[in-house]
Amino acid sequence: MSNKSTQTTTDKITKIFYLAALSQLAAAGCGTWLGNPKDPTKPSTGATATSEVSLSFDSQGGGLTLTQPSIKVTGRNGQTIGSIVLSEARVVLGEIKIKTASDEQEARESFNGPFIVDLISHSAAPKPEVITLAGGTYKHIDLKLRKLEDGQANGILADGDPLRNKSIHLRGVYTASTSTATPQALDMSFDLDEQFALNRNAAVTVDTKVTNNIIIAFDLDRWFDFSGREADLTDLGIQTITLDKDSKERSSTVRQAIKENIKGSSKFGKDVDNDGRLGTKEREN
Ligand SMILES: [Ca+2]
Repeated sequence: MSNKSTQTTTDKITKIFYLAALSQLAAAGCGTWLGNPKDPTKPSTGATATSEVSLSFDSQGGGLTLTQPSIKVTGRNGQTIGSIVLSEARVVLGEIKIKTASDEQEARESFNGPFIVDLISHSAAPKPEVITLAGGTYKHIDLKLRKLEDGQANGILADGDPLRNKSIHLRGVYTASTSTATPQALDMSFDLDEQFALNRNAAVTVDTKVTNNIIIAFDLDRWFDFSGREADLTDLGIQTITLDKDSKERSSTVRQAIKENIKGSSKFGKDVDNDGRLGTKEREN
């Protein structure tokens, strides 16, 4: 009896040790014990390849720097007629849609504004959030200028901000190249609420597994390029130049030319070298 009893006790102790060892092994290294599990940080195979896209803004101009922001003015004869030193240059952008092609049916995704874009500091408030796109090639952006009326502007633009009820506001001092010229204050605004397309011939490739930064660039020198137009800034007298929704006659003609220039000169591309600027090669045509 006692032998059998001792044997039973030994069996029990062995069993307990065995179970304890088994559970320790399982806890210590399930990777080796139970085989390699799936890494949760890696996408499972077969998932749709998507990529992250961030958006930022740039502006160009021959003398455009933060400390002395100056842009060129080209007359209707194609010659440089003066320059504008800017104290303010801002635009309000609503929804910004990036598309594979101009067709509405093509793949597309949007950055949802409004964004207040400062063209002197190349910054936007708020900063657009990163969106997810299917990997591939993109050739079109629909850019929407959007004026914020008082109710919509609250919390975004301060009370009394001149950008309220406008989608573009630019302020500076224009000085003609002629030796007798005196500086003229310039205040220009648009209350446009319209969308226009930025198109590229060569597509931008959005790569998977990285964040692709797309840059929209405004060429401020070309805003004031009146080559071949009917009027330019020399037609507006020697006093303060105000170009707004109430502009008439030659002022209205000049303003219309600037509006077309803004649409025609805006570009987009991918920041291939990650320097935050849209370089010549990145800009294309
Ligand atoms: Ca770049």
